[in-house]
Amino acid sequence: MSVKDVPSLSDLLEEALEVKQNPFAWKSLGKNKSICLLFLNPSLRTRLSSQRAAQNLGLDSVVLDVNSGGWKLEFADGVVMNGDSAEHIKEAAAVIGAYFDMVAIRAFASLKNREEDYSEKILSAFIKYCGVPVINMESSTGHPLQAFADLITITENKIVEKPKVVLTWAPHPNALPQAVANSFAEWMLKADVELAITHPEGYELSSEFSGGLAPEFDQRKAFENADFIYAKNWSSYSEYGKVLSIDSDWMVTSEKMKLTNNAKFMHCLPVRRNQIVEDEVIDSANSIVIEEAANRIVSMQTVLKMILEDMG
Ligand code: AN0
Ligand code: CP
Repeated sequence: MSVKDVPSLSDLLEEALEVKQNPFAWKSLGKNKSICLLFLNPSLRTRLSSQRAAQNLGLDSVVLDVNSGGWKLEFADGVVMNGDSAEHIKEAAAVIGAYFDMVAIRAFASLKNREEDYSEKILSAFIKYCGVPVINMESSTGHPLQAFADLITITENKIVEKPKVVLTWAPHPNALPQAVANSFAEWMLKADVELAITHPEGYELSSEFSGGLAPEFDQRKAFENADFIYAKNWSSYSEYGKVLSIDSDWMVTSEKMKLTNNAKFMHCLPVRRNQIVEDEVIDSANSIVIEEAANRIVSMQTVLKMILEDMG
């Protein structure tokens, strides 16, 4: 679900690097076991990397795009289901749990109701009703498999013991969830890095994830001495779901990258070029976005391997 499920980040990282070195060493671990990959939202990386990770472990995977292939789900208790929802989460989750040994779910924040999103309504319902292990493939508040892949990528690319890692907000035309930024902050606070967060005023993340780390509102100042620049857009948490700024002055440019310690550029993707980041930066030798995306197989495979080992 989150980094809170990880007793030792260094042990987990060690495990991940071992998985990366020997991706096919546990090919029989998933024999006669299966996972359902449920998507309530679009995905390229998470969908494909999860299938690759499962295949490396001999684990059978089935993808269901709930919105296009399944029935519209009801989550509220005790309602008269005379609207457009055809099936209740209670039956849907229990049936999926009866068919598969584990379930992975992507269900983004609605960005309409903060309490509901931050209570993890959908993810919690699956945990409650499906009866098998559940893996978070980006929920309303977090994207742990992304943050785990990011940490692997930073570990592999760092040239100083404790690198300065800067999470920078960047402009985007639409309202995006806080999930990626939340998890990145939460994981980096536990890792052996110096984290700085920079964004315009009004974009403070929930302190549950930022640990109350004070943001630097001057992006250029935050970039000084940075070893990694991690760009991401998110909508406001305090004015929930609102786009408060589309100021193009927050885009990551090559001119700003010059302020850093020859920093590597990271982004979880998908990224809007010349909105979030200039072509010149993402196309430069310092851009490690593809390597970062490739590590999504490693983060998922490590988690699946540990769950399978637990199942015995
Ligand atoms: C999603 C987000 O910001 O949460 C998924 C990122 C992995 N991004 C978009 O919707 C563009
Ligand atoms: N980074 C990430 O999760 O990408 P997708 O939304 O394409 O899965």
